Amino acid sequence: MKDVTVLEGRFDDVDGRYALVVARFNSFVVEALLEGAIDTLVRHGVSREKLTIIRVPGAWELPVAAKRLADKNEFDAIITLGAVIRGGTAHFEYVAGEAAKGIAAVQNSTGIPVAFGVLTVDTIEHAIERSGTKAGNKGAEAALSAMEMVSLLKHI
Ligand code: INI
Repeated sequence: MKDVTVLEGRFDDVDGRYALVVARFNSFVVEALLEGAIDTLVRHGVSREKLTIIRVPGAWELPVAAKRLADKNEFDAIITLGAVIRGGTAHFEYVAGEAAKGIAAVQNSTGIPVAFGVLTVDTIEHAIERSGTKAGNKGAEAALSAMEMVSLLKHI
């Protein structure tokens, strides 16, 4: 747009340190999200030495680990990865809701981008579809958002 300043992230400017916080629960799905995230980061030029993987028991524990990492100020972005599947638990709403709220709170309170790569789905089939099969890979999407924000924050 002419005469308008537009600030936005670019994908040729994504160098930075990335922490990937990964839930073990539903690992058959979450490992596919992790693979998608790493592949996306590396194909955009982020070197593997700039990646740190942190494993936690489940999506419930993602926020506390993300908060500790953000407070250390050693990472330019944090990518949280997990899968909460309704069929798997009666307390789906609690786990999914608190994970989402907690992750948002870390981003908002620290100013460090925290990507939400957590599937919240009704069935295992839906989870599989979103972890590298017919509906894309939520981990790869989260990695793209993290890189875009790392680039954007260099310019604001
Ligand atoms: N954790 C998940 O990441 N996904 C789930 O679907 C899930 N279910 O179904 O219960 C889940 N529960 C574990 C939870 O995240 C905590 O690890 C646990 O409650 C201990 O604090």
